[in-house]
Amino acid sequence: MFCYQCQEASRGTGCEIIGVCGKNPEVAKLQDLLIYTLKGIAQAVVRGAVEVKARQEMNHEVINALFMTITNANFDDGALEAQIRKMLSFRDGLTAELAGVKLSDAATFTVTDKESMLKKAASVGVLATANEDIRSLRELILYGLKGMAAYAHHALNIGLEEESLYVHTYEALAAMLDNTLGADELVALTLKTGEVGVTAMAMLDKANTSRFGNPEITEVNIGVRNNPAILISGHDLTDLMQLLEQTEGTGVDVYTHSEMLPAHYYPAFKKFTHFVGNYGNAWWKQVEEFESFRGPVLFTTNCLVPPRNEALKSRIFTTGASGFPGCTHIEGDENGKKDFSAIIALAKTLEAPQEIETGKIVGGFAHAQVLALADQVVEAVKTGAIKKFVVMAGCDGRMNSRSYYTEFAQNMPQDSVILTAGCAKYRYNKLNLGDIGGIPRVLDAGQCNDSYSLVVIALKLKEVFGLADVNDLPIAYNIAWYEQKAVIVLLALLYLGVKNIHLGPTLPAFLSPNVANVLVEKFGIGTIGEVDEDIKLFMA
Ligand code: SF4
Ligand code: SF3
Repeated sequence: MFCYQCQEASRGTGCEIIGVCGKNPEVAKLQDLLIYTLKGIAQAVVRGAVEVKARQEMNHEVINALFMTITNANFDDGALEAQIRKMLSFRDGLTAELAGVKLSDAATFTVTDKESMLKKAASVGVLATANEDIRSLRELILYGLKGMAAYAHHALNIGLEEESLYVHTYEALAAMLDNTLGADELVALTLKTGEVGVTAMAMLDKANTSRFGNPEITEVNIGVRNNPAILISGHDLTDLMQLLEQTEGTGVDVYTHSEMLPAHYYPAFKKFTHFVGNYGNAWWKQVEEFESFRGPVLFTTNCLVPPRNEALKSRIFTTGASGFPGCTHIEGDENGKKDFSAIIALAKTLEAPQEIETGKIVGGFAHAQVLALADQVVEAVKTGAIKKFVVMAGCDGRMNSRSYYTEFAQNMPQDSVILTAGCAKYRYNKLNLGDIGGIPRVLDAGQCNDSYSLVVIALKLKEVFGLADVNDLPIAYNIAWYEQKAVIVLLALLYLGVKNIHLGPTLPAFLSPNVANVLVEKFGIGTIGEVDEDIKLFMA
């Protein structure tokens, strides 16, 4: 295996024996083959000038397949094998219609069983591209597509989709098989991926807010009650809604975990009195926190950490693109309806959660809420009460060096405000950093995809202050990344012209020195250093 798609890639270069995330070589190889199969489909679509709109089912499964390969989403070899078979049958159905169209191996290879899949996978992974710069750009685009696919998948679950996202996905995947494309063409495709990332995030924002209302300032309880309970993790709000509906009146409470926390900010979920609060922290602390939670856990997406014992495994359920061998996976029917009765039944037999903290955290500062406070915010900037905003959106992760973000938040001057989204916030959202004239110093917009809200806010401020360039605003970008959703957020920001983004705690292993240089020269991308020095730099 070789994988370097996340921030925790082994030794900062890549996982070769087993993933730091726990992904084993078989799963890594099956994911590689799944991606290769998608490239073959994409080539057939592009070369055959296939009408994308007419291939609804295939489009949805392509998005789902990309999502399954995101870090910490799916560790289930059986599920990946089944998805490869499904995609091969789409591919073969498609190519059968395209007599005379010249296609390459990705669109024509055959496999019979898992063994032949693993054998094939060995020659089609990341390292199959010999030139390290071309490899770097191809992977950068691919990881952006994976992040975009995740967001498109959530929007689709609410009933929204956009043909242009599928069209770009096919074009970009097909381009990865085209050895005539050089660095310039791939850089252009990278920015184009950022553009469709904006489209995907805007679409998901529209889907979420039209279905669940606009997020509003909310205090979220982080303590517990004395009832049996289910913990729901991941990013899918439609799964949460179904779980809340099915648990209502059963005596079983529901708590959010990690990236599901922002669900509390939406009006539609507030009506459920058994929707108690948020339990625990970012994804990587789940190993301990699931022990003390005591009840079942439902993963709707990433980030799942492999459960270390059978007892815990029996309490973990997965749905959607997530999966783990030995954990019960709950499929939806053709209308997306899911039956969570097994989780509810198990919850009733287990103890109430053990309290690990008490108090409240405040969030709900997505675009509508912040724009409702625009006068106050603009006034605070004009009077100098707020001198700087720092966007600290993104992901959290295990590395000790991420304590940088806690220290950074603690040491920022009192006249600065953090704009955040994603699970990165757990490094500072319980610090009580105070407020500036009633405006909290940590404004949490929501999940990682709600970074879109931060962009909407920035563009609005640019308009209000009559600035020509979004980079003239008093906003600095100090983004923490871990997995591929942060990659699409980054590409989206670059596409929108945001410059001088600092990315940490380390730069991606998949950026070759030359590609990293392009990002530095063209976009002013930087990394992080010492907290004190960085604060001086960001506040300047
Ligand atoms: Fe390693 Fe990250 Fe890939 Fe897992 S996802 S195998 S930790 S690079
Ligand atoms: Fe976190 Fe996995 Fe990225 Fe949605 S839950 S931000 S890491």
